[in-house]
Amino acid sequence: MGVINTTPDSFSDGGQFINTQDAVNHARRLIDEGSDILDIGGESTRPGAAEVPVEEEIKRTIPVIQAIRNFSDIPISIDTSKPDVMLAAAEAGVDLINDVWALRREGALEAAAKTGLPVCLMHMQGDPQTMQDQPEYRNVVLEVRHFLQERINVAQSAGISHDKLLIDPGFGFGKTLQQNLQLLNALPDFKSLGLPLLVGLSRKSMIGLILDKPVEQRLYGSISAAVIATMLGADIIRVHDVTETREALAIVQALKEMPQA
Ligand code: 7PJ
Repeated sequence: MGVINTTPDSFSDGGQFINTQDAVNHARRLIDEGSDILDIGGESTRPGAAEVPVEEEIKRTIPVIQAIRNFSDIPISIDTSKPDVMLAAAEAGVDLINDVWALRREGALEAAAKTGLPVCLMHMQGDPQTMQDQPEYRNVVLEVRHFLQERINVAQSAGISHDKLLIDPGFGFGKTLQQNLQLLNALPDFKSLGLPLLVGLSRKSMIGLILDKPVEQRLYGSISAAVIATMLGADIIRVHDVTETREALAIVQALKEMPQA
């Protein structure tokens, strides 16, 4: 899954068109690099990020989705927590809702169910503004698993069938480095929930903390994390660097497909 950011430069007057065009060009590049899914988001959920008004989020994302749909039928996911964005994106032809709030925002559950689309339920402790202040768990693996099981139940009660759900432990969303590593190590435990497992580790601060490197120098660390996650059972890896990750994962794939001696 290749990441497309549509966060515009607010200082630029003609920003909207330029940034739609930039995002579409980036989409073409990620498709050329072999991305299987494009994840389009119009609201930064990085630690400390401010919320974006719904109209703005729609203005950022929908034109990009429409433009991609004009030349490609690649699966597209919309990275949003807002019901109106989910509905507009479904109308524009997305294939998956990727919600870091796991359908906990008001109206999101109903909107997602109404679209009939698959949904990725992600775990987050707290909210993006404060989640990294002091994450606390008694047992991070058990608590994240329990949360995801509960959200699966809630989604199913709202009419979203089990075979339309994906799960994600939410690396970096209200977790310390140690908690992130405990979750990574425990990925096989999440497989028992019986759903495809999506994992996002690309360029995240846990990699920066281990390497003591800024975000633009986390490629090798991100690739290594993607390899580990795939070895441990992740089905979809959300990344910024598609070519590099695909090559690394081709090795894992070859190993997994090898007939047992
Ligand atoms: C994730 C995401 C993730 C899912 C972001 C970043 C922050 N969606 N959206 N999983 N991360 N499902 O890329 O650093 O880990 S935005």
